[in-house]
Amino acid sequence: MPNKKYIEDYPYIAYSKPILTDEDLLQRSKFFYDFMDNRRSVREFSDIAIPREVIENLIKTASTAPSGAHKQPWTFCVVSNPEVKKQIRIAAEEEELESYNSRMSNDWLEDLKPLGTDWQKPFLETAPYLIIVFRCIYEFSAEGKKKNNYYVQESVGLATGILLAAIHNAGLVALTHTPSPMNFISKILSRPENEKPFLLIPVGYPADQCWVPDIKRKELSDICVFY
Ligand code: IYR
Repeated sequence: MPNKKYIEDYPYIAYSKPILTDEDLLQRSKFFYDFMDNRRSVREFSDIAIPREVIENLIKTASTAPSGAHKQPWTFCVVSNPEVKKQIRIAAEEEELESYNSRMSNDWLEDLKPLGTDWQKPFLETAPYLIIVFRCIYEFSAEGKKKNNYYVQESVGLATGILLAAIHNAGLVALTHTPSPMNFISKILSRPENEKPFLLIPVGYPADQCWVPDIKRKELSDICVFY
């Protein structure tokens, strides 16, 4: 039970989970690992329409993420309007052209070669939805006082990870796209000053002919140390 001092002032509800057999734990964890291991970033999208309610569910799922002081410091802007998608593509490609031509280091360009990326971003128009994730660095209290949020980067990263898992679980694909700098998107979407663009995520089905690089994931021994 939480400290009595707090429980008197704030509501609490009991929360529990059943103790499973080790076999069940193993089976469930392995199943989810295999499922998630099948997730891939995709750059070739189909234009097949997807019900808006699906996207709403995905975003509600993302917003279940833990966040600093439970402030949920995120806004998810969803773009399906072809005109707005076009504006975003034009502005993103302008920045990306500059990045690929002069802003990115040779090492960076070399590291990206296996992924086959370039400045052109047709998926920004083909994908039925673009979800633009914003991090909210501050909010205004009911009295109009400016209040900074906490661990915003971590919180929004967690929410985006859960969003990507939800998209994969729904049977759809996504790309964590990072046009840089991303300020253009705040202008196009008229976002307020307290919201900073974090990631741009096209969502949809993969194109009929969709190819992804044959990447390998690191071994457990390369990413994990038990003490
Ligand atoms: N933002 C560029 C470049 C890019 C950078 C990284 I790091 C990637 O993993 C992939 C792409 C783009 O989106 O093409």
